[in-house]
This record gives sequence, C-alpha cells and structure tokens, in this order.
Amino acid sequence: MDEDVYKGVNDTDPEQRGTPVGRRVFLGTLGLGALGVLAAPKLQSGLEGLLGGAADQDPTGLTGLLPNGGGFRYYSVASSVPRKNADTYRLKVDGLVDHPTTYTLADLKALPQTRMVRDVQCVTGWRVPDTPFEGVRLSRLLDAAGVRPTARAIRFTCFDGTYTESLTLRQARRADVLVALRMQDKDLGHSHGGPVRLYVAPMYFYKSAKWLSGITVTDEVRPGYWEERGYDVDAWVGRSNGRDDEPTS
Ligand SMILES: Nc1nc2c(c(=O)[nH]1)N[C@H]1C(S)=C(S)[C@@H](COP(=O)(O)O)O[C@H]1N2
Ligand SMILES: [Mo]
Repeated sequence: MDEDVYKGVNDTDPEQRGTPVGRRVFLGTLGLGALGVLAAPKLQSGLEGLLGGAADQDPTGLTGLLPNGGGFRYYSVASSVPRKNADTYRLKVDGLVDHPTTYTLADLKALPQTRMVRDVQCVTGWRVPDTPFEGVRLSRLLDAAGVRPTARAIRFTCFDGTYTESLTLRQARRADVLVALRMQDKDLGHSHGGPVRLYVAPMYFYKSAKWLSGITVTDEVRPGYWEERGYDVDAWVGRSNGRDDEPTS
C-alpha cells in the first residue's frame, strides 16, 4: 500500500480540512488493502477456471476480480444480477423530498449530460487512468425532487438486491458526482453496472454503486455495504491520484 492512500484520506475533503487526520481510518484502509491483495489471486484463478477466461460475463461465484477490459476488474457482491434495459430500467428518487420521482432511462437521457475524465481508483490497488464518464449530475435530480430541510444524506440502492452506498448531502451535491449512463464513451454495459450506475469521481470506486435503482434522501448517513465491513464512509482519493478536489469542475 503506497502513501497515496494516506494522503487521500483527509487532506482533500473541503469539509474535513483542518480536522485531525483519523488514524483509525488510515489503518482501516491499510488493513483492507492487504486483505484484497491476499484474496485476489485465489479468487481470480478460481473465476478464470469457471469462465474459461471470458471477460464480459457474470461470474457465478462471489466477488469477481476478472480483468474487464482496459484494466478494469469486474466486481459484484451479488452472485447474479438481473439485466435491465430501456424498457425495464427504473430509478426511484424518494425519502425526504417534496416530489418523489421515478425515472426511466429515456427520462435520464433527456436531461443535460455532463462528461468528465478522471482516473478510476479501486481501494484494492488497481487504477485506470483517464476514464470518461458521462451522465446526469446527481444534484440536478436532487433539486428536481425538492430536498427537505431535515435531509442530511443519501442512501443508494441497487437492483442487484444487495449493494448499498451513502453520501452526505453536501458530497452528493458536488458537480463531480454523476448518475452515469456512459463510461469510456459507450453506453454502460451490464458488467460495469449498466444501464445506470453512480459515479463519484473524487472517491474510491466502491462509492460508484453499479446497477443503481434507488436514491433515498435520509436524515443521516447509513453506511453502505463495504462500509459496514470496514471501508471508510468518506472515501476521498487524494490529489496524488490526479483528482481535482474542488467542488466545481
Ligand atoms: N452494485 C455494486 N456496485 C459496486 C460494487 C458491487 O459489488 N456491487 N463494487 C464496487 C467496487 S469495490 C468497485 S472497485 C467498482 C468496480 O466497478 P467495475 O465492476 O465496473 O470495475 O464497483 C463498485 N460498485
Ligand atoms: Mo473496489
């Protein structure tokens, strides 16, 4: 584990600047990194055996670590994930809002799209430089829904039925947080969380929930799937990884 991780924990968050660096947070990240390295070769060889090396399929086992084109690895905590398309996909925005809304894929495509090119960084060590993502700013969907004054956070749910994520409301309103429809200038494929995934550019990739189906505005942060298992809730990647930590981009 290199020192990028350490730098990334605290020095880039505009909300946290000036607060002491959480040593517990650093140690937690280190511990998981080591675990990932130990677990990876075993899992990967198991999956390659099962799939005969095919890269763009659902692994039938647990978390997948197959190379998935351009340096990506396939991750899913669910053993199988239903496929959704333009007819069947729905995204629900609800919770502490004045106007709960359900979007179809066409609805999302009709909204203004934002394209960003950043490095993707997984907490287990792999990185994919200069990856374009494109989609609707989350802040736009929140504004449309009318967030109530008591709201503090967002909970994200997925149609894999298992994965969850969280952001504070302030993080969620950043200009570099997208409800993404495209990655690498292509429509998001199933294995990368298509048709729609969250994309949280300034944070480790586990924040970018795949197969996004629900955006629920809540009164407090509810830690997501990996966060309940030890990952940092605030998952900032540092400047050292080529990120821009400014709230506008
Ligand atoms: N629904 C869902 N989203 C998820 C995950 C997952 O297991 N399920 N894994 C996360 C992690 S740890 C990473 S690194 C990225 C991997 O995205 P990729 O499969 O497109 O490479 O998805 C994130 N989002
Ligand atoms: Mo990850």
